[in-house]
Amino acid sequence: MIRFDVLTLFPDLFAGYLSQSLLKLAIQAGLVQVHLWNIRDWSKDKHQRVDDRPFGGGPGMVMMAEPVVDCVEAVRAKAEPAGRLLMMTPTGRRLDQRLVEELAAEPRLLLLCGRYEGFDDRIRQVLTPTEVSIGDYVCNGGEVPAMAVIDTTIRLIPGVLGDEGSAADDSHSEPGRLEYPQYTRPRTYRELDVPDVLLGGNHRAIAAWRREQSAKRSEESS
Ligand code: 6GU
Repeated sequence: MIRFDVLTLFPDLFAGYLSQSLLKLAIQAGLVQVHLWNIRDWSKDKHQRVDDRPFGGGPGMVMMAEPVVDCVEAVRAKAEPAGRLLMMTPTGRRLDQRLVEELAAEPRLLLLCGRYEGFDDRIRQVLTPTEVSIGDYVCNGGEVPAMAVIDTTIRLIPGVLGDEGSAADDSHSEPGRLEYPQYTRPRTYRELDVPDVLLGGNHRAIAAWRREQSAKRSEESS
């Protein structure tokens, strides 16, 4: 069982994602819990503001320290253990399969999603989160990156994939290793044939072909 607490200004963005497919089944099976929290509920402002203009000037708005820190502390206090806090930010540690494995070993993850131009730096100074980025590009907020963390992490929770899938064969299960090409019916599509070796039933030959293809792909993309 892994528990996620998502702290966001846009909890409704998660409804569709949570209600579909693998994650839905994992939640129903009691293997995963996802709790959504609206940071705005911790605003003390009469207009419920959670962002303000940056000191020193410049474009955009900055997430204020007080509502964010209050929200994290309140959510932490709602359950044990306190959990590992991840701050979703493009300046964070790059999410790769090694970090995913590290996160999947945690019992509880708090995912702090920002919007606007970023977080008041004192949030980082007070909470000392693990700062996580999903790649070298900018998203409008931390919500899509948080979904990427959930999506990649739950695959490694025992029971989530069922007996059909095994994460051990996945691309990146070894650093830099990509999966071999897959085919299903029909045997010919737009004059493109499935490789003969996959139809022959020689399991050693199939395994050898797949190792070779996997090595070739990994080489090509590096
Ligand atoms: Cl975690 N947040 C945002 N806003 N943009 C990103 C990101 C995170 N990771 C890559 N781009």
